[in-house]
Amino acid sequence: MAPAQRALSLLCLLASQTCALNLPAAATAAGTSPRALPRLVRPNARAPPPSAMCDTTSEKAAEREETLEYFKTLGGFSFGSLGLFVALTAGAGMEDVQAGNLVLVALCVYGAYLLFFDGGVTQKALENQAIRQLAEEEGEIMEEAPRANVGIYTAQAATADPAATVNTLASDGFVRVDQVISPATASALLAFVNAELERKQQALAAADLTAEGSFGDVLMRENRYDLLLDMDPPVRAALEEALSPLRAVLGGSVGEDAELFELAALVSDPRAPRQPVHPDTPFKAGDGAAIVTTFVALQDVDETMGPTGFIPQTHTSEAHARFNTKDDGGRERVALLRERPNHVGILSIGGANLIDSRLFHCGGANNSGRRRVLFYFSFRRRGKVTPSGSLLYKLRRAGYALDNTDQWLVGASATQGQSAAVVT
Ligand SMILES: O=C(O)CCC(=O)C(=O)O
Repeated sequence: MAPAQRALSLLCLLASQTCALNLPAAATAAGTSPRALPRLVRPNARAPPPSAMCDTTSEKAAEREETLEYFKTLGGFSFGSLGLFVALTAGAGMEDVQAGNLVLVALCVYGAYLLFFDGGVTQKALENQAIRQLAEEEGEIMEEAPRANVGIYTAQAATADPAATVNTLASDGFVRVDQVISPATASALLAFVNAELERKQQALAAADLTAEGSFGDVLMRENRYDLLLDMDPPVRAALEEALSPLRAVLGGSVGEDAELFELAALVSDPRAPRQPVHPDTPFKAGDGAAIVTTFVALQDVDETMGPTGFIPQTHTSEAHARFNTKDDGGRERVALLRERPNHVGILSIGGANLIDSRLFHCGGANNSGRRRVLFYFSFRRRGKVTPSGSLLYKLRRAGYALDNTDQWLVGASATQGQSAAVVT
């Protein structure tokens, strides 16, 4: 192919990618605009239930708008190029070949502008597209892989014999504990999270709030939010209830004096894409678990709602080394995903998945018409230095720990409406 033709093909590709990704929407991912992120239908997406009809209608309208935008931009490119070509040939009397080359140069300059001088928006959009594709391919591999036998306990069993739960978590990096909070507590927190998310989105739209102070840095932000939580009464009540069966398990895993490290809600709306497989923290030589994260379901989470996927026993140096192998074209990574049995983390309301933060896992694609909300909190072994987690700045230095809950948590349900007492 002649260089000029190659450049044109590249530009067309860039233009179509740019349009398909809807640049203004991609800007949201970079935190520049509060508008909704672009949507993409997975070919195997299941039809939403009748209750999701309103969602579906608005999604269809959004899709129509995107398609219109696509054709408008494509039309703009084509007519602009043609107009310039005609102006150069018929207007300025230039030779066809020269005029064609000039049009190509103009397109190249515009392409370079898009890539390098638009604040990284185009590059980010292209990267997002690549990550999305990677995540979908990983999902297909994991679907073919064997299913893991995982340890599942009731809250009652975990309370009666915490050592068994601690041992399962230590060996698998994963354990499920059912019924850690009651459906009533879960529903109250769900209503609070939904209201809080709406309030924060409105404040963001009105530029009264910054995203950094309210949302964590979650992977694949399209229709997905990591909403940082304060010690509001419904949050405090859920935490207190969950710690009743889990305190001994967490203490046995990361120390009786472990510090509260994260407190947030993961919200995944219909069409949230799958995340790529990742650990939350890297493996460090000679280390035991530094952080244990507890994800609590605030409603039932079935297979269509993008339950978290876990690969038990990958909180090890060997699994991290294989996953991070460089220069082999991703062969070891794929082999790991294909060989290791995985677990699809469906949950009933009030149930919890606990992980060692080094475990490989990912949020699934929400192919249902329903919002999925997981309340999550993590505790970090005292003295461990890690990157900061999803915790409001004001709570980071509050000194909340497993061994002083009597100062910040006890009687949470009785103190509904009162403001949080901060341990200093
Ligand atoms: O959404 C989920 O199920 C898990 C999210 C997650 O693992 C993450 O954001 O690190």
